[in-house]
Parts: sequence; structure tokens; C-alpha cells
Amino acid sequence: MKKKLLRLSLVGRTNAGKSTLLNNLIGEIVSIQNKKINTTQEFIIGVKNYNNYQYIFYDTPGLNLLKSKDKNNKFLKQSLWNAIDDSEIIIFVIDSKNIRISYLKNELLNLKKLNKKILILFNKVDLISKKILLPIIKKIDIDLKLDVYFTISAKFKYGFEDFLNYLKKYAKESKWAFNQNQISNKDDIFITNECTRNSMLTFLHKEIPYNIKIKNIYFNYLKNGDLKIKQNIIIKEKRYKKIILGKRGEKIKKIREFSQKQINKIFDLKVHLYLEIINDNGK
Ligand SMILES: Nc1nc2c(ncn2[C@@H]2O[C@H](COP(=O)(O)OP(=O)(O)OP(=O)(O)O)[C@@H](O)[C@H]2O)c(=O)[nH]1
Ligand SMILES: [Mg+2]
Repeated sequence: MKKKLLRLSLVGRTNAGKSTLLNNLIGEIVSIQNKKINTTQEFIIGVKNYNNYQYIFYDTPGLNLLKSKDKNNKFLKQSLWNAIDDSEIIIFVIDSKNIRISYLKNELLNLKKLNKKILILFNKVDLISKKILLPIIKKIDIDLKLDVYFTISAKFKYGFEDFLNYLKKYAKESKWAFNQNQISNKDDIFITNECTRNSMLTFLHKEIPYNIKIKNIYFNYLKNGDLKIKQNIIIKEKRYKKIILGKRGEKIKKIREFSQKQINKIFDLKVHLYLEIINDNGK
């Protein structure tokens, strides 16, 4: 059978469930997911092969960034546009439980200007009854003439087959862009760093998790097969250290344990994770 290839960008507001969808499509965690906003900060690729098809999914930072004037978001915006540019199909993911029709219309109208095929996924249908959702979809459809849409639950892996099958006809005959066993453009160190950032998003409030960097210092498989990882949490402001440590170090303990558990799950082996907080100026 001839090999076929299709590139798709996952686009949508923050929290729509893009990363959850990507991970559950691939069957492994390649992009962290969290209920906090702007979880995805980089251009992450997940690769799904089945039969002679290779689907390349680009996970992107939330679409709402496009309106933001914050200069720090420039990089994020760029990575969103790169993904859209590169893909043949835009998969527009919507949190069905939180639809704001006026925003949605604007976003869709803007995307339509790009003249790319747009496939709409109404996600999180586990949280909303059809009786409530269908009239909303109908209303959007009347105004915007939705080309094609599917209802899914990224979290519970519901509805994947239908849209994956639908997409087949758009795949073009081509050499595959990734090897059979390569599932992401990011390496193991990236995802383990991301696990700690995700843990910080979970346990710390407000701006801190968005103003830190995780740097890997050590990553090695021990003789007994365990994985030993050391990471530095690089902070920009000295005062963050106390907050991250928490009372008697309880916060950092939770952060470390949660991250370690996640890494354990991803690699399916025992992990020893060590964290150190370092000030940006090296102190
Ligand atoms: N109940 C339910 N929750 C979901 C579903 N999909 C995603 N979520 C939850 O929604 C939250 C956000 O998911 P993410 O996958 O991080 O969302 P995202 O679109 O990647 O967000 P950003 O990276 O911030 O743009 C997480 O807490 C997920 O568990 C779903 O189908 N059902
Ligand atoms: Mg994400």
C-alpha cells in the first residue's frame, strides 16, 4: 500500500482540550494537559500512524492569545501561526461546556480567511447533554455554515474513529515525515521537564508557574533500570523561592511527588526525581 501523509493543526481557545486530544490520539503523553490557562507553551508535534497513513498533529497554544498584546506572548503566537501555516487541515477544538457564540464566530471567521479546510470538533461532550448542545450547534451552523463537525470527548476517547476516518480522504500520497516509532518532535528530557512545569501549574497560583523555567541537569538510567533525573527550577524573582518551597518545604515536596508520579507513568519505570530552585542570576 502506498504511504500517505496528512498534517493537522489543533487550534482552539485555551482549555478546549487540544493537548488532551493529542495525547489520547497518540496513546502517550507528548503534551502536558492542565485545567490552568495557557498550558501549552511550545509547538509540539504528535504522530499517529495507522495502516499506510501518517497523521501529524501540531498542538498549539490557545487561540485567545492572538488578541493579547503581551509581548511575552510573541513567541507563542509565532508557534501557533507556524503550526497553522504548516498544516493542510485546521482542527478547531471547542469546549462544548463553555461556548461563547460571539467569540466563536469571530475566531471561525478569522480562520476561514486562511482558506484552509477546517474540521470542527465539539469536545467535552461527556459534560453536556445532546439536548442542550445540538440546538447550540444548529444556531452556529445557521450563522456560519459549519463545513463539517464531529462531537467528541478527548478525555474519554469518544468519537475519535469517526473523524479520523473522515480525514483519510485528505491524506496525500507521500513519504512519511517521521519514522514508524517516532511519536513526537520532542525528546524525553523535554517531556520530563514539562511534567514538573505541569506540577507547578497544578500546585501554584497566579503568575509563578508562568515565570519559571525547568532545566534538566541530569537524566540517566541506573544499573537497576530506574531512571534518575535532576532538574533545576529557574526563578526570575527571589521571592518566588519561599512560595515554591512552602511551609517546611511542603509545597516543593508535593510538586516533586506529583511530577515524579507522572514521569513514572509515562516511562513505566521507577523514577527518582530531584529538584533544586535556582535564581536566574545563578544564586
Ligand atoms: N470532562 C472532560 N474534560 C476534558 C476533556 N478534554 C479535556 N478536558 C480537560 O480540560 C482541561 C484542559 O485540557 P488541555 O488539554 O490542557 O487543554 P488545551 O486546549 O491544550 O489548553 P492550552 O494548552 O492552555 O491551550 C484539562 O483539565 C482536561 O482534563 C473532555 O473531553 N472531557
Ligand atoms: Mg495545551
